[in-house]
Amino acid sequence: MSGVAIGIAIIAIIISITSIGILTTQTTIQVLDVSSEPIERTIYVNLIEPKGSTNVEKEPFPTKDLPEGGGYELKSPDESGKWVVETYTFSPSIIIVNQGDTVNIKMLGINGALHKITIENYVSEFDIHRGELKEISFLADKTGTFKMSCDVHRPAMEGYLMVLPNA
Ligand SMILES: [Cu+2]
Repeated sequence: MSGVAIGIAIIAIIISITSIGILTTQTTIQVLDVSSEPIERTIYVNLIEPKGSTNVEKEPFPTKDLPEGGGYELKSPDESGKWVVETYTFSPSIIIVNQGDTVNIKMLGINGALHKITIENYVSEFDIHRGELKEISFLADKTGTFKMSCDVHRPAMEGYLMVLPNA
């Protein structure tokens, strides 16, 4: 290959790389524009109870208590030696929206007879029974991180609503 041909090939490679760079930049800007546009969001949240169990023959029963408040349960070995640990949680436990969004949270009670839920600054306490689907709607006008908690299952049943500022 002659020196000129090599030179042209290098220039062509540089132009290609520059084009990819411009395309990438444009794509990023477009994504940001779309995400900051206020929209109506529906988010499905389930109230669940992860559970683990074993037998004293395999693993000893823990000697240390879990925090009180209903959010944790450690069930002593039964007559067969089986013991259980469980907790209550939101799934998902972190909800992220943009400022200005209209937020519809559809919350379903799956485990636990009753939950008493609050979303700091946005939603005052309301009940959810097992099998009940509640829709909570609000305008996310205030930015920040707000605690979402259940008074029946403290301290474990906690999550956050994050309202991101508009760019
Ligand atoms: Cu609860």
